[in-house]
Amino acid sequence: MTKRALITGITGQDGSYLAEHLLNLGYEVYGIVRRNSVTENQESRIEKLRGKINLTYGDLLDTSSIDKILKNSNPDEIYNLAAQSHVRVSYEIPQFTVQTNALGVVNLLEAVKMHCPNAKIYQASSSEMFGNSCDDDGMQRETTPMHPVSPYGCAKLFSYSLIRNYRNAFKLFASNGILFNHESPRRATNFVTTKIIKTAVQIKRGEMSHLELGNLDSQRDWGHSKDYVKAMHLILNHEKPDDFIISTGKTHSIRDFCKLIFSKLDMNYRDYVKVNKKFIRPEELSFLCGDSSKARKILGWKPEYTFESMVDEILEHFLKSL
Ligand code: F7E
Repeated sequence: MTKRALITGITGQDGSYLAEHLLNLGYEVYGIVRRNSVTENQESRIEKLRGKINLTYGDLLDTSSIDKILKNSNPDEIYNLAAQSHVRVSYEIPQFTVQTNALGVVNLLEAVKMHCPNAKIYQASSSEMFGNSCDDDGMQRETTPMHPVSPYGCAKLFSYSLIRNYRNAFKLFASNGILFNHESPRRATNFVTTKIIKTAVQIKRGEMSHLELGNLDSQRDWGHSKDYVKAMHLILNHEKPDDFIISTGKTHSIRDFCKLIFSKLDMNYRDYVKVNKKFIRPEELSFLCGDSSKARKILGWKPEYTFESMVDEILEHFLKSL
């Protein structure tokens, strides 16, 4: 029988890749789109899927819309990817961030409990929940204490905990994927990887004079979104609900990322990169490096992209499209 999946946040980077992956696996795909006054480009990432997926306007904060969507789609699997996903912006709009990323998950879980308690739920949890905490070897694992350092991270920790609580208390099949940073050509250009690559290409073409960044010394464990959405599906198709770290286990600083991209374009990043305090966060998460051995062993997940092939794909995209 055809399985039905509901994706919140389907218009985003992960939502669009996940929709493609599930369609390829033969799923019937439903998605929730939030109303936006600027409709242009809002659905650009899922443009190619028009006619193949079922889209409905809705919002995690509008419980009546969630009730209706769950009743109409009667999903086997629900992927909750909807969120205010920008960490620095979460300092500018903390209340909206917490409402959507935390209260929104309560709304969803309550609606699932009422309308489709047998549906499996995936929650997009984040490495931002760890804050500056790590094990003695410098890595983060499922068992590493979590001490988030942003409104975004705090809200994500709330929803991560709620998923575990509803799993135990109400026997819902509710799982967390704790995803480390994951990028692609579909990443919005106010995240650091695509911001650096896009601006470096524009500088090379003489369209921009320099690149303004914040903290160059933080380090991130970057994978490819396409690999990470496959992990989401594996997590929900595991025999029991559980929590899994998804990461590459390799880390790079923002400075080294700049060095690499500018050198690929025959430039020296020192000549173009300037620090602007505007992009420095009130509290920074300095170092992320995830140990995903549990997912690799239990789910058989492993990334197909390397750091290099991920970077090259994004660079090629901007060289062609700009
Ligand atoms: O920042 C530094 C910044 O915004 C990465 C989200 O998907 O991954 C993402 O969160 C690093 C930080 O990602 C700029 O301070 C320097 O140290 O690309 P980012 P993020 O904050 O790590 C996690 C796992 C999520 O869950 C989130 O939803 O780069 N950085 N200069 C800068 N960052 C930005 N955005 N812009 C700068 O100019």
